[in-house]
Amino acid sequence: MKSSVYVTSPIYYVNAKPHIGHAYTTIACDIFARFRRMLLHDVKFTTGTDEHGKKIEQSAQNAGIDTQSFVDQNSQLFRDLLPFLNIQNDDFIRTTELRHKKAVEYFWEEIKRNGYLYLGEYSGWYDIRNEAYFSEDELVDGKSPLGGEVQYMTEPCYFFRLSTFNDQLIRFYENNPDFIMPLHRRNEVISFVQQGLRDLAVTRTTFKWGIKVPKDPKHVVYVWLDALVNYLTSNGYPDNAHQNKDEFWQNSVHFVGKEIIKFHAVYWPAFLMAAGIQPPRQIVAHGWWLSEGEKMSKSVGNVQDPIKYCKLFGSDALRYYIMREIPFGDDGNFSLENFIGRHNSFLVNSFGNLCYRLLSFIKTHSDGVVTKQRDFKEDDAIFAGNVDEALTEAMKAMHQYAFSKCLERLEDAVSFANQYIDKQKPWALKKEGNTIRMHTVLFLLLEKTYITTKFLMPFIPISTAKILKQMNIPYEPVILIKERIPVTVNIGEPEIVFTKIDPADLGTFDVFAND
Ligand code: ME8
Repeated sequence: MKSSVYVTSPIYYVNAKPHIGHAYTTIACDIFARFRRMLLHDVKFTTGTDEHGKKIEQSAQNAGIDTQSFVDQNSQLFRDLLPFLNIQNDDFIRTTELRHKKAVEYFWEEIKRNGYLYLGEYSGWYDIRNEAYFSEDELVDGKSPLGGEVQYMTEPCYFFRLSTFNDQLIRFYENNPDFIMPLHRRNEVISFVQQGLRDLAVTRTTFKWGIKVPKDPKHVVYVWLDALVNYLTSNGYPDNAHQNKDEFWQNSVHFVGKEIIKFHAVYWPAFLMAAGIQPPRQIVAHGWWLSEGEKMSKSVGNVQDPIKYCKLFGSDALRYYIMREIPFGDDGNFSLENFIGRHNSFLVNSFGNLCYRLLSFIKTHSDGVVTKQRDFKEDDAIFAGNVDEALTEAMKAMHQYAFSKCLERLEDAVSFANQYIDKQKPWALKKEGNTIRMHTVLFLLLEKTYITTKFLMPFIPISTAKILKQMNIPYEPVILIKERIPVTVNIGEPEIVFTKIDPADLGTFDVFAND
């Protein structure tokens, strides 16, 4: 039976323009989705925007426009970013859509009917920027632990009986050891739950911009409960009410930044359990892009603009750098200098050079034709074995969301090919008239380069498609370590695909989003 996978990005707040941080998660989801499609899995990939809450209401007021027009405009910016990044998403969900309102209302009624909601009163320090309450002892220098300004507020509200889920959650983490990836994040979540969970305020009365509580419209549903339900809405809920039997839901993977793990790995499973729905299959949390040493964030004002990078260097260059520069769970500095360095060293000098030198040699010195020959030497077996091993490890890394490790191993495969061509010297074989050996070498190189190129497709789809076209090997978009190419290949027209970036040509290129 065909495996299914449901890949989701966070839905992004629409209080400002998208930046490199948002592009990162969406690109990671897209690469993972493309990879699974190339394993012939049934993939559904959704992204979108989170449009309710006090923060959005206030941002619209500050901008002097009505809230609906404000969210429409800003949601569109996130949607418009997708083609720049070359994202193949199946859905784009907005929390202001009717389908989502229906889903949240239905979900609310379910958890209410199951006895997990009660009416009470809430007092605490509210961080507007991050839409969360904190107690006095959680404040840091008069601000919320997330860094936002706080104000003391008291309001009547509905509570969710989160405290009743302590044991059930711990059991769930124990029974599903890979629920939270990477694994070190799991311990943080477990120790947070072990400290004991308090009931959670899940409605607000201090603003109106949100989904009203069914039959009690003074109350607006807490923006995080509203937002998390998007993952169900996009999977057809509530019409598709039997999520536990749904193959996409059973194999759902939520990609998130590390700052929202608690919402996804603690609150969300508890909400779902309360509604009788099984938790998602995995939460994959990544680290932060820093800009000049600080978290890139619209409220700090140090954000870099992904569209500028794509317009100047192309989406493949950005996709490659963003996945290669830092291990997925770690933080790292986004720097134009490193971007250029990595681009030139791998895409241009290593991979681009391998493809071009191989194909142009075949074109000029072998009439554009390579045929399978069997004049094998020990070096050939070593080369083939090294590449196969690198590809096997790349595949394993991809299954563990270790994107940069996967790319490192693919880079190794490319280096093996460059070393092999240098050592076997097909130009010398040509000169000696040793055509059989020359074809043996070229065929093996072409086959291994072709397979490696296909592994690189999820990361750099545009350039790999060009290279595969130049190879002129009819292909299915499937990843197979032991794939074979036809015994005779008549290659197409070799062309240079990657061009070197010279910082001197960039002039006053400004990476920051200015407005
Ligand atoms: O939290 N580095 O939305 P948001 C890496 N609406 N990733 C970053 C980043 C950075 N500097 N900055 C943002 C929300 N991100 C909620 C989510 S989901 C049901 C609701 C990415 O607009 C990262 O994925 O603040 C992070 O988790 C997300 O954007 C936060 O986006």
